Amino acid sequence: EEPGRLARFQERIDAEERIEPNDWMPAAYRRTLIRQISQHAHSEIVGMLPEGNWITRAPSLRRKAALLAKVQDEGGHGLYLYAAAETLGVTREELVDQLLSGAAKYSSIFNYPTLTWADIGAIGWLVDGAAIMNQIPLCRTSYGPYARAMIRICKEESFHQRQGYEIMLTLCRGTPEQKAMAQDALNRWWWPALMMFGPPDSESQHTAQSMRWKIKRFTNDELRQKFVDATVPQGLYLGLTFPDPDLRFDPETGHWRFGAIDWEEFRRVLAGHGPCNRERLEARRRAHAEGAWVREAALANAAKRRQRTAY
Ligand code: FAQ
Repeated sequence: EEPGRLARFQERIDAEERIEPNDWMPAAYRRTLIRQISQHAHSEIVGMLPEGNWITRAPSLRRKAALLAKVQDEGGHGLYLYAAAETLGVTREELVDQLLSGAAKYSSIFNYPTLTWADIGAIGWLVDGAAIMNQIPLCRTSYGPYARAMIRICKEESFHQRQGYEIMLTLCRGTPEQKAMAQDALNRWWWPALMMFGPPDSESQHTAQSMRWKIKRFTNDELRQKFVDATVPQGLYLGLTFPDPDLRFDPETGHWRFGAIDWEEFRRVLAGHGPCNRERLEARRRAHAEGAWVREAALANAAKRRQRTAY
């Protein structure tokens, strides 16, 4: 029975059918999705922290309103992604516990500090730009609830990316000090943004199987290259330089070739030793503890409503 089921499952995937929550699926497919979707959800939630740091210091009311909306969107993305993961039979509480205990991963990028206002521009331009490159193909991922969640998320990410690029453009057209601030932010965020796509294909444990299951539609290196090709001309338009002496356009392939990524740094950040890992988890734990009364009140309210409708 099992080999036949597996073969039929793969046929459905190959025929581009969406897999839905009540359909039969291999246990490893379910595990991979719970892992990827929950890591993605945690990234959105932890990703609110570096930018949250600048909400009270945004330079104008317009910038503040846009940043506030962006950070709220990220909270929303985290919530739809947790809901998509829950359709696979895991509870929100289990997922949150995995994040708070340090057992679950979230994107390496959110372990870097936001030192100046230009970092808000660089995050929108580069981090949201990388997120879009990775997430547009996920709108066609084989698991229905994840694919549908990604459609709305990508529309919002596109607004986030433009908001960031516009901050960079304004700084680059401003005073020499403002332009230097934009350059410094690019210098610090460029390499970590390239690491967001994950380890090189030769070292990626999950890519081959996730491509067969059409959970992933492109490999880590393919998406990284697409991102570099799309982003370098945007940086040149800003009049900025990239912190990579090996970056050059290859007219034969039409791609921008880039230098070696420091994978040692990536491994350190994943192991919990990035500049802000400890601070990020502490902030999440504190928020969870301080929000306990809201969860209790919501449960008490739900219980009362149930009682009322029971009469
Ligand atoms: N950071 O075999 P692979 C956002 C882990 S965007 C930390 O290649 P896979 C929006 C990986 O999990 C950011 N860990 O794995 C926003 C695995 O560990 P495991 C979130 C990483 O899954 C913008 C191991 O390394 N986006 O939040 C990273 O096939 C601005 C081996 O790697 C998503 O999550 C990393 N960078 O490919 C919010 C997108 N890379 O589980 C606020 C969905 C790899 O075995 C502000 N996810 N690892 O212990 C994906 O597309 C994939 O999961 C990849 C990794 C491509 C991230």
